[in-house]
Amino acid sequence: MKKLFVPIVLGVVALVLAACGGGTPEPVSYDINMTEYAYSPENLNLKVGQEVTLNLINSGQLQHEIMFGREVMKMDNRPAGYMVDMFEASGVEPEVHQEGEPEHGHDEEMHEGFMVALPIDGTGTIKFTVTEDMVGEWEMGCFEQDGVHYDAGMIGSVTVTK
Ligand SMILES: [Cu+2]
Repeated sequence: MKKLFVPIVLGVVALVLAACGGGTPEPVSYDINMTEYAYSPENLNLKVGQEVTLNLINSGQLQHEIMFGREVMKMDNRPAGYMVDMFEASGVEPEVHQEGEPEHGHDEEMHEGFMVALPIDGTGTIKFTVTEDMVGEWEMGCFEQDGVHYDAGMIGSVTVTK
């Protein structure tokens, strides 16, 4: 009887710890492929406290970008970014590294908020830690060519949970 007792207690302790989910969630990393006109994967699920690394690869035939936010902003009736930028709204400044300069920039007015633009074959990395302020549903989108990419469906979703 005594011999059985220790493993059972340890088992219960392990279960309780697992149920409480104490501590920080495991870091997560996604490889996001950008093409015409999509992100793959197109849905990201993130948790508060998680350290996130997004490895971007533009394997398409056009320059692509990525922005994170909600409520699409229009300029001259064209989609031109987000009214609410996910990073600005949560006061988080992601760390960005990229290989390859975008061929053309953008009118700053049209693209307020955080953005990474990659030329053909360009790669980039975005790193940040998810905060409580990010909890909710966000969109990621590309507004290249006066919003043509956005209209063509270059949109993804970011779901942040506690
Ligand atoms: Cu695009």
